[in-house]
Amino acid sequence: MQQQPRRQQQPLSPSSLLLRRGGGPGSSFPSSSSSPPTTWALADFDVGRPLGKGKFGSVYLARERQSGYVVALKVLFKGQLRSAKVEHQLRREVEIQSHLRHRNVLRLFGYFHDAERVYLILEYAAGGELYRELQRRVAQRQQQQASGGASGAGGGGLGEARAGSCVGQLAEALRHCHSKHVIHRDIKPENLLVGRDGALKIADFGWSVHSRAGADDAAGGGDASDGDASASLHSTSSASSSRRKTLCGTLDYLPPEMVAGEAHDRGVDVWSLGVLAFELLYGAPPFEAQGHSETYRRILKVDLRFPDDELDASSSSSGSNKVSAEAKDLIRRLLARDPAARLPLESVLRHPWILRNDSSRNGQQRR
Ligand code: AK1
Repeated sequence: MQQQPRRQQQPLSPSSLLLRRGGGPGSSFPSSSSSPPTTWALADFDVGRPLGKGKFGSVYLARERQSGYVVALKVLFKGQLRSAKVEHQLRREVEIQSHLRHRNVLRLFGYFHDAERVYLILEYAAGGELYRELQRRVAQRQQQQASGGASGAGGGGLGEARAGSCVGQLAEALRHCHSKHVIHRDIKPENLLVGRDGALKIADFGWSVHSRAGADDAAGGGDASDGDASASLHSTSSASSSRRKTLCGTLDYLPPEMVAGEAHDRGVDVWSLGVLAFELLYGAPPFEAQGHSETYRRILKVDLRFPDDELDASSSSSGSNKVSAEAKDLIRRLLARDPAARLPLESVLRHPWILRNDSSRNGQQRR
């Protein structure tokens, strides 16, 4: 970032790590006792194994030396942020994260930087990426099928119980975000992490926006109160051009209104929840196609087909892997062309498929 940020960190609150430094001016500081600490530095952390690689840098397991608190440290290269012109997005991410506090939203505790890099101090998700869990399960199912074994419920995905639980937790997280006027805009398996207790956590608010539009106007698209948000989404030309580049691999989760270049609102997150539900159940997203233009076409006409419906006649091997009618009903209601017609998140949480499968709602995954 070209200018030295003034507010280097949010108070890192939820733990011993955070208490130590969160005390405000005058609180004691481990290494430099002379001046009250306002910033973190790499020297405050023992950096361990890499946890993953992303577009602009890698993530490492790390431990804050004073408290022993374990975090994930994401390292971003300033040069890359600058050439992609996304520094403002990173600032926005940090700012947005300071308003969010939810067990299904991965915490961003603070950040610091040196000459070449920016470091994000993140909550560590011991269960790793949901994406990996999905890949493992897809591979497992393929093996089982190859060896002739009957597989459990669900197509090539996580199974109804886990998928339903994930969708329910994600709906909770998004409801929290939307109540704070935050639209995530980049929901996909790669951005979902799993906590030690199996809780799902939305991560990476790099593409999110703070919509100042009317809070109660659920997913409406065209009225005046909505103009604010849509205008701000489209006005930052540098953001949208880099967005196009960065989103190249992930067209699958874009809603029709974004594909069509129309204004969009919180309805984008509801759409991607539907895409996610499908992918978690079937192992692949619904509008997947050979080329980008074919994917665009399928999204625009909401070309939604359930693989197990089409195999109905041949009841032989795939017959046992059918996804429930309730799951399909929810997916259909989320993947509506008209953003305003998509099922509100409150209703998602009361949908029969979610009530039946979300274990966080029957006591197993409480804090
Ligand atoms: C959370 C993340 C910009 C913003 C590039 C960003 C997840 C981000 C990091 C992990 C915790 C893992 C585990 C366990 C396994 F355009 N927030 C992120 S990434 N535990 N991974 N975290 S992996 F500039 F805005 C921009 C560009 C990145 N932001 N945020 O990556």
